[in-house]
Amino acid sequence: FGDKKYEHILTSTPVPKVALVTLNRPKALNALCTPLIKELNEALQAADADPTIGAIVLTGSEKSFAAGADIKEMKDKTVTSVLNENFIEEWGNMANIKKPIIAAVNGFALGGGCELAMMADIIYAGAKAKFGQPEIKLGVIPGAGGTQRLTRAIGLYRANHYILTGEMFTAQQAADWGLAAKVYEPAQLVDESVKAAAQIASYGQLAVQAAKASVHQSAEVGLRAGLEFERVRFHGLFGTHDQKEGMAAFAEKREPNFKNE
Ligand code: CO8
Repeated sequence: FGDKKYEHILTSTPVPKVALVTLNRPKALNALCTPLIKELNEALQAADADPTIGAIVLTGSEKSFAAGADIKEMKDKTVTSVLNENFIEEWGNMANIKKPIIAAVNGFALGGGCELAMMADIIYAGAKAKFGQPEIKLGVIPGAGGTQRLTRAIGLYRANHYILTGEMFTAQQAADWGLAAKVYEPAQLVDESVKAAAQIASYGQLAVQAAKASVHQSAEVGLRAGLEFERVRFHGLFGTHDQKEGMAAFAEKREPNFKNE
């Protein structure tokens, strides 16, 4: 991860074990054109495959996380062309990344930008962030999870209000309703997100990834099946070095030395 130069994104490793991916299409407020999504998928898959990386931070600029799918690219598409290319199907690839992703959202997270943030595992918002699903104003509806993930995050009636009116909501509202886990000063947001990612990356990765997979399972299945999934993953961790080490370190009052095995 991190060696390749991209056109629409920047990649770096600000501290060990943390991959930082920055959307970088400033003239279009990070509108998510297809080439950008392809680069993003490539960078996230590279981070997922890199054993030295434990967690990922995805951010944009202070003005805009991402102002949505690229409207200029979309405007001439037809039903035949979107069906033939299965338009936006590849956006969902981000939800298949095994390592935790923190979306650090400053500025606009609108339409596909809000949906992209919601494909991450944790959202931290800069105090001036503006979220919204304004697709209705363009004659369409959210197409990359907005009606599903926003509804699960903030509740059905509130989601209906924002998706049907296209109104934006603030960072503080996002936090009050459980969409954003924390709100930071805009200038501190990325540093704080990298710190949290470093903390997550310091733990045993098998446990971290089992935790992520189990939490996500709660959106897929009923409670009984979800509890069963959780228990199987929990039991499986007793076969790992990191479980022995984590519990031994606690008993011996020392720091654990996790090996991701
Ligand atoms: N697509 C393409 N270009 C954009 C987009 C966008 N979504 N958003 C902003 N831009 C461009 C503007 O056209 C402008 O370019 P130019 O300088 O060449 O005219 C530049 O970015 C700066 O934008 P503004 O001048 O408009 O900046 P303001 O600060 O005045 O306004 C706003 C900022 C409020 C964010 C405004 O730009 C805006 O309303 N943008 C559109 C927001 C929107 O409707 N997003 C939803 C898009 S639809 C969508 O995401 C569907 C998702 C479906 C699933 C995914 C499908 C791929």
